[in-house]
Order: sequence, then structure tokens, then C-alpha cells
Amino acid sequence: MKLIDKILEGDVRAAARLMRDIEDSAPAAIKELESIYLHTGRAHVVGVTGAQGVGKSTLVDALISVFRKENMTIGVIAIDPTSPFTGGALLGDRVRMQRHSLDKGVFIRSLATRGWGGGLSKATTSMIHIMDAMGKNIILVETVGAGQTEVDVTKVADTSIVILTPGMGDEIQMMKAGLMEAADIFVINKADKEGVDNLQHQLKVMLEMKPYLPNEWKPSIVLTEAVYSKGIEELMETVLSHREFLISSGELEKRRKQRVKLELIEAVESSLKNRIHQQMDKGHYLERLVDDLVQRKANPHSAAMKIINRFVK
Ligand SMILES: Nc1nc2c(ncn2[C@@H]2O[C@H](COP(=O)(O)OP(=O)(O)O)[C@@H](O)[C@H]2O)c(=O)[nH]1
Ligand SMILES: [Mg+2]
Repeated sequence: MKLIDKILEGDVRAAARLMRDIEDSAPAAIKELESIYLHTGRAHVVGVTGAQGVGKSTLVDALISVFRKENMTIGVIAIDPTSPFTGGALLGDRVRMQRHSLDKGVFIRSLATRGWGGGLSKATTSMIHIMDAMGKNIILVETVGAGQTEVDVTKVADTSIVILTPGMGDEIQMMKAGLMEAADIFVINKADKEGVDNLQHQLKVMLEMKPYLPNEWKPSIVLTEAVYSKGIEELMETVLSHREFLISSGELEKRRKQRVKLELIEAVESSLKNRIHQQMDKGHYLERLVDDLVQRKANPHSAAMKIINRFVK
């Protein structure tokens, strides 16, 4: 049986192998991924973002359980700022999610932010595609807030969850505006702690400032205590109603079109960049132009045009 057929059947080992080969940039794997792409677009991708320690992993773990109760299959991608890829998730995350490891309906992978040479967002997209092709209904992508990693999860997610915790009230104003804008659902986790009302109030005030059209999604606020599995079902319901909204409003199609466009542009840019680099390296061409620049025989713009013209031919 071909690798792709195995993956389409949800074979975990085949999927893991392809992911490893992609990490090693094996040309065959890239080809494989191209055929995988044709079988994607069914999964609902949920981004779970928030600062270190707000409870993202705990929440994802709790969400897995409630989604599984509804018989939905789950893929999880944990983008971890420190741990190496093959070493897996941070030990804590690993142990916590271990209880799902025997469940065939759950597939968990972690991605280190280091070691991808700038290709982290591409790696994340590839993983999402593979899990999608495996038939996972929901794909949860856990990552620390924008800015700390290269991956802007709000760009790959259909539904973006931003987690805050009590005591962060004053920090709302300071948070990355983009992150706040991109949230479809705000979760106030650790609702067992003091300061919930204040945070909720501040969030509401912030949301009131933006006028929402009647046919627009106004971000929901959900209170959770992930560690006690409280509020998790409501969160799942909110995710599912956001999905319904996206579908019925036509917003899903719009977002996905935008995403595919970005993916295409990125692919064009990176392959052009690679080719131009190959071309420039030939016959010390680049070095000669650099010498011309140093000696002020040429200017950077005209030198660049020379390279580009040469490449176009
Ligand atoms: N009190 C309280 N602690 C929580 C809650 N959810 C998570 N935690 C704890 O917060 C810490 C960080 O959780 P973790 O899921 O690793 O956060 P992450 O860095 O965002 O993934 C852990 O010690 C959790 O047990 C909660 O609802 N209430
Ligand atoms: Mg975590």
C-alpha cells in the first residue's frame, strides 16, 4: 500500500514517517505532500494562543476529552518554544496528554520552534495538511502568543482562541493588538482565581469599542478552569457554533481563500529565492558584482536588476 493511502486511512506511523521526512526536506516527501494536499480542506483548525503558563496545554487536553465524547477525531500540534522536535513535547505536556495516547482518534505532535531554519510556519502548515488528510475532524494548534514564535496561528486557524488569566486585566491594553483583533473566542482560564470579574469587564469594554455588524461574529468570552475540566463543554459548543457561523456566513470560504493565497505567494517567493540563489552562486557572478559595488562601479539597484535579468533569461 502506498504511503499516501496509508495516511488517508489514518495510519499514525505512516503520517509520522512523512512528517519526519519533511523535516529532513526529503524531495520524495515534498512530492508526497503535494498529493496529500488534494485530500485536505475538511478539518476545522482551531488555534489556541496565549502567554506561557496560562493553561493552553491543560485546556487542549481537556478539550480533546469533550470532543472525543462527541465522537470527533482530533489532531494536536503543539508548537513549543524550547524542546527539540524528536524529543517531543515538554515533559509536562507529554505526561498530561499521555492518557490520550492509546486513543486511535487522537494524534498529537509537537514542533520545536528551533531547528526549522525559518521554515516553522511551513512545517506547521504541512502538519495541518497531513492531519487533515488523515481525516481528523478538529485540529488544535497550541502556540505561545504572536511575536514569540514565527508562527502566526491566527493565519492558519479557522477559529482562534486567545487565553487570558485573571490578574492580566491591566495587561490587555499592552497585548499585541493583532492578537486581540484575531480572537474569535476569548477564554478566561483559571477562573478559580481572583480577578475574573475585572478581566471579564475589561474584555467586554474592549469589545464594546468596536462596532460589530449584525452579520459579523462578535468574539465570545468563555470562563474555564481547565485543570478541573470546568467550562470546557461550553468552550467546545462555542467553537462549534463559530464553525457554524463561518460556514453559513460564507466567511469560512473567504478565510480559506485568503489562506491559500498566502500559501501560494509564499511558495512562489521561496522557490524564486532558492533559484536565484543557485543562479547567483554560479561562476562567482555574485562576487564580481559585489566587487563592482565596493569599487562604486555599480549601484545596488542596477546590480540587482542585472542578476534578475540574467535569471529571467
Ligand atoms: N488554578 C488553576 N491552574 C490551572 C488551570 N489551568 C491550568 N492550570 C495550571 O497552570 C499551569 C500551566 O499550565 P499549562 O497548561 O502548562 O500552560 P501553558 O504554558 O499555557 O501550556 C499548570 O500548573 C496547570 O496545572 C486552572 O483552571 N486553574
Ligand atoms: Mg503548553
